[in-house]
Amino acid sequence: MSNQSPQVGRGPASAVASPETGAPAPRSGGQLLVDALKVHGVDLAFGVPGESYLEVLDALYDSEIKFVTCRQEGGASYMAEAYGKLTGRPGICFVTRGPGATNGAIGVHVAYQDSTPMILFVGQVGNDFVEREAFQEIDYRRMYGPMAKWVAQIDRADRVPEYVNRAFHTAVSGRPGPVVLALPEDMLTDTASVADTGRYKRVAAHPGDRDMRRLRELLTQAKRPFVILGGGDWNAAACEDIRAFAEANALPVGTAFRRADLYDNRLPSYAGDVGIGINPALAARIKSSDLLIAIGPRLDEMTTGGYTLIDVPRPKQKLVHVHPGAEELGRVYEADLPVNSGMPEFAAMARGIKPVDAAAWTEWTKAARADYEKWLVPERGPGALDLGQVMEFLRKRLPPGAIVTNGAGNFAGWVHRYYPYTGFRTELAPIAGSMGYGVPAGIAAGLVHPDRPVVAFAGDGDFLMTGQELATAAQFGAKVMFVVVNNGMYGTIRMHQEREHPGRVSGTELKNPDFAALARAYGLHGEIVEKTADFAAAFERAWEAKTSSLLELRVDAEAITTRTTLSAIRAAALKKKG
Ligand SMILES: Cc1ncc(C[n+]2csc(CCOP(=O)(O)OP(=O)(O)O)c2C)c(N)n1
Ligand SMILES: [Mg+2]
Repeated sequence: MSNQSPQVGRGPASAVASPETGAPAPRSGGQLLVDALKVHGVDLAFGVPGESYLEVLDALYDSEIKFVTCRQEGGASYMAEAYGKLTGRPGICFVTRGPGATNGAIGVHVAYQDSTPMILFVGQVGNDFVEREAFQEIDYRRMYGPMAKWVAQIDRADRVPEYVNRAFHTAVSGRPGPVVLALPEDMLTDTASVADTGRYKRVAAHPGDRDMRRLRELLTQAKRPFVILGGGDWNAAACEDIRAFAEANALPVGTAFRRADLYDNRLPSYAGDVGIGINPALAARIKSSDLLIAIGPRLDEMTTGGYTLIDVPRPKQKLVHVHPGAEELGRVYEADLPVNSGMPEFAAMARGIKPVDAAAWTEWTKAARADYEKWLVPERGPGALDLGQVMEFLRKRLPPGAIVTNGAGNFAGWVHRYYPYTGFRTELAPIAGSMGYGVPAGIAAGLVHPDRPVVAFAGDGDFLMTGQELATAAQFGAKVMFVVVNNGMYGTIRMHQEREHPGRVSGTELKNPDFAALARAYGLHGEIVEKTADFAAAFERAWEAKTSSLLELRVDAEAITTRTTLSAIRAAALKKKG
């Protein structure tokens, strides 16, 4: 073996240090890896097994780490991403080479776009076969290069602690994100006498005093300031600090696309969700603001209405842009005050600023709230089952700690508009707009927080992308209420189709199974709901169920968004075409 050093050889793994030399006892690469995970505080890992990493599975056998065996790597990587979002610690996912790596890519993509710490471990062919296109061989550095913060292959067992340590540091530091580590099979069986590292420490930039003085100065000059919260790198304490900062300065606060849980939506300073299907009054308010304080968001396409809400590259307003990654500042927007800082670090300093006289904008802030409250009142939609009414019921019925997840599709528009998230990590939703996210994210939430109610929303298209993970929920006892919004189509795409090619329905219709029966086949409680009036009772039965549950809501295909119908979109498009 070309990769052997004097400390590396083959032999049985042992955890006992040599009494004579005090040198670390030889351990296999697989054992070293699992020991490193323990050092870094891992309690849960998600994955689908493969013969490429048997040594790791074997080391897990004796460990305290719970390995959640999933039914498809897409589900596993989504769960690991959701774990990362929920805890701020890297979510761990194990997949086998080639097919496992390709299936698992979706969670890595989401972790990248959503700035979530995550580590994907991928099996790899042994170094003795590498570069021959051996069975299921892929060069992961090239495959995952643009999708991850760092991709590497651990070729030597004695360097496992070093690589894993770096992976944890990289995943959580600066702008958080995913790391991919490939594990050649022979490395996992090789042994090495090497010590573990210490636990990783997150590294973050801090704002300078000058930054904070300038922020205060900009505030004193403002008449219509507006705060947008977003991005990764938050924790509950940072959210509290930002709340104190906003309240002390009577600032209106909006949240970037699918980051609504960074601020308790019930607070009088909350002004709404700056994302897809934005409240037109909120969009107008942001356009007419004179100072935007963007704390954490990238100011991405979805948060800026396709870069129309805020002018590129020079916004009309004064812009304060705070981001944990230096590379994001000045990437799209020219800020008056760019601040490179971790979120907790910035939030603590912001809380410490001497409050300014907010008299100039107290009415502006109240008006922003009034716009939001008006927006919260459901518009009556077509059909016997009205999602707006369902959301209103859930708003009153779910306790504040409930976690609400969703995947991608127009159904999520009702959740985002009508469900007020109650604070940090009550929302798990893919900023990357990736279908199939809500189900596994809900399961991860159920496993991480068994004490908190979890409701996972999915569209009929969305659900079947990862619906097989109901088996994982059943196997590991995660309690989740799955709500499948069934409109018999890939509705979002149909909406675009009616706009661009009215009346020409192509590739968007779905013939669905009986979702409730499917749930029962997995051992869950399952019911179909067809009328608004029946929802409350069905909800209560699902709530009382010992197992996870699934409510299939049969909705009218006409109800395409909270504001309009399919026919109206089609009619408008036909009129436009003349
Ligand atoms: C993995 C993935 N594939 C495809 C898409 C494109 N896409 C976005 S929404 C959508 C349809 C969603 O359908 P459904 O879940 O039934 O929700 P609906 O829009 O009908 O409410 C599709 C295909 C995507 N975002 N993610
Ligand atoms: Mg649908």
